Amino acid sequence: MKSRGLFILVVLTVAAVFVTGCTAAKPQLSIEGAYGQPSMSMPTAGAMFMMIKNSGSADKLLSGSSEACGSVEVHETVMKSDGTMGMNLLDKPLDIPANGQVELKPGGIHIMCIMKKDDVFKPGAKVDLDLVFEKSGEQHVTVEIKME
Ligand SMILES: [Cu+2]
Repeated sequence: MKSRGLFILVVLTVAAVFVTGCTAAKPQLSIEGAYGQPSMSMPTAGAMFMMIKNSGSADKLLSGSSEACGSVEVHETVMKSDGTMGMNLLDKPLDIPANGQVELKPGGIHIMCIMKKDDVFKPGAKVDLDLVFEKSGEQHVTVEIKME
């Protein structure tokens, strides 16, 4: 009787894990229209833009890396106190809302390719960018480099 009770408990536990595993919402990301161009304000850098769509639960963009860049940062464009435009490193992970989208675009949030490698980051080239998300893990993006 005792072992039968234990058996039922184990079965119920396994069933519970299975059910929650199936119903737990996950982010469902798709990244579209990725392109890059040399930065207008920083000669050694490039900017990358794209649409990050999410048909699942919320996620966060943590970091990135690319063969074409010394390092990759997420920036936001801001209006400075003197009225000119500047940009800041985002001080926290970029939120990707549940069932929503985030557009990285000129004049807004963008991915900065610091110390771009001019032999890789050049017009017409397709470069690899790996973005790391909190829940979705590493996502591979092909970025088409355009003229300015
Ligand atoms: Cu920037």
